[in-house]
Amino acid sequence: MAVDFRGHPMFPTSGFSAPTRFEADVYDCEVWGDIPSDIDGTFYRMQCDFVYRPPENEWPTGFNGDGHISQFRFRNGSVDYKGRFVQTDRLKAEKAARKRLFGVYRNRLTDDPSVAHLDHSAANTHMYWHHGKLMVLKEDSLPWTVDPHTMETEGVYDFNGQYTATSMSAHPKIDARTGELIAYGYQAKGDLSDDIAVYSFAPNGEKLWEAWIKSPYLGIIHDISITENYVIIPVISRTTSLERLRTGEPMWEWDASLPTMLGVFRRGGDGSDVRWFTGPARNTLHYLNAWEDGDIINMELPVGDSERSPQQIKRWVMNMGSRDDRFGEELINTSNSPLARMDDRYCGLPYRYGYVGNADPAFEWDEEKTGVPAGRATNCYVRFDIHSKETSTFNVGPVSGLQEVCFIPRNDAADEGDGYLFGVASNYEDMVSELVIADATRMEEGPIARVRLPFRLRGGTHGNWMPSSQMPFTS
Ligand code: V55
Ligand code: FE
Repeated sequence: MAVDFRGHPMFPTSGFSAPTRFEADVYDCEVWGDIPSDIDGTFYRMQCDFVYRPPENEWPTGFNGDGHISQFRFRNGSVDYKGRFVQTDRLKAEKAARKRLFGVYRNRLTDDPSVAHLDHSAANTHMYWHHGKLMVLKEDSLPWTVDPHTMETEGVYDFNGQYTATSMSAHPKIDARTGELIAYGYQAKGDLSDDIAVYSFAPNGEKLWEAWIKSPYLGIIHDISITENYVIIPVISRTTSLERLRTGEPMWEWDASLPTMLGVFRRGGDGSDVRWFTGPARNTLHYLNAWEDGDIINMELPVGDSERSPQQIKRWVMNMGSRDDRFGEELINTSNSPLARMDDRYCGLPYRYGYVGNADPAFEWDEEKTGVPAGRATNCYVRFDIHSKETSTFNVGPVSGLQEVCFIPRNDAADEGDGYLFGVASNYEDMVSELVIADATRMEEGPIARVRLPFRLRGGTHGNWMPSSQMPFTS
């Protein structure tokens, strides 16, 4: 039977949420505005797409879609685009069968028995470049690698046997001072195991240390933070169980009775010194940054008080010099978005600026042209100073909705915050996707350039910038 998505609760038949199922090359993209020539490198950005129709009870987030990468290559004010699916074992098997074989999100009980022996990565969440490998990540599986230039899929990657955990999350950290990759996996001895594994890899890919700790309960661990001396592992009140998988419920369930638990241990050890700070149930997945101030560990993040409350930027405070194992919480910025980014050269260090999306009703919005109610779309990126709390705001205009923001330094020697903001936007008037660029030091002036794709992308998961100084072009 041919592919037909009609009637599936997750997919409208048109618009930015419909599957694209589409690979493309656009040489010398159309650009409205001017791209400064100091933007030299490649922006990679992922989306979950759907080649085959998932079961009707699929987790409606779409986080079980097939990984699809957009590569935007910048040089001398021009951009070339390549869009490619990651050719995972899973996608190859489904293409060969011409139908969906894998079941619902991270539930092997719902997979076709013919794929039980296959690697099950959907490779759909984030990409990191380290020791010459471009890793495509999904938190329930090992990394896959792709050729950073041709985008051809290479295969499963376990750091040449050094990574023995069964999964690696899509949010490892790179310490820009040391060049270390701090990677981790949870459910790290197989589905539903309560093991967390953390690894450090040197810039040449050699393992420096690994630590194993036990999770206090089976909460999602989508992201972590690091400081100069510590790793921080937040376990939040969104849990799972074999019972849930057996009944075919979505894997993750919000449980407000569970505390938020932050596991802190020293980098370079084996994890046996882990100390758990506790606080009330909190809804969060992504962490902006953490840094040390004497005995105090500060961590900034978008976080909501419950499953339904807005996520705003707060600071969690852990006092390593006190016996009090509760963490504190302070409000930094009221923008409402689950995603915030920073100048990644300051990962784990004292820093000043965060960047976050916001749906700001103060700016003009065209309901007629977009068909989207005012106040619904992310129409702004906000820069906030984590110390003074001062803000700057970039507005994308009345017909576009922004996805995750990414900060690009102007050059390797630029000061913190001196650079550009990149984000893919859905232009609802023209029904095409654009890569929008702002100058991060002049955000109020609006977009300096829009890379106009002649088609639409879906909502994205995450993107990362690889300057050509770190990942040289081969042609
Ligand atoms: C998230 C995304 C995922 C996932 C779990 O952004 C959480 C949150 C794209 O896959 O599997
Ligand atoms: Fe994420």
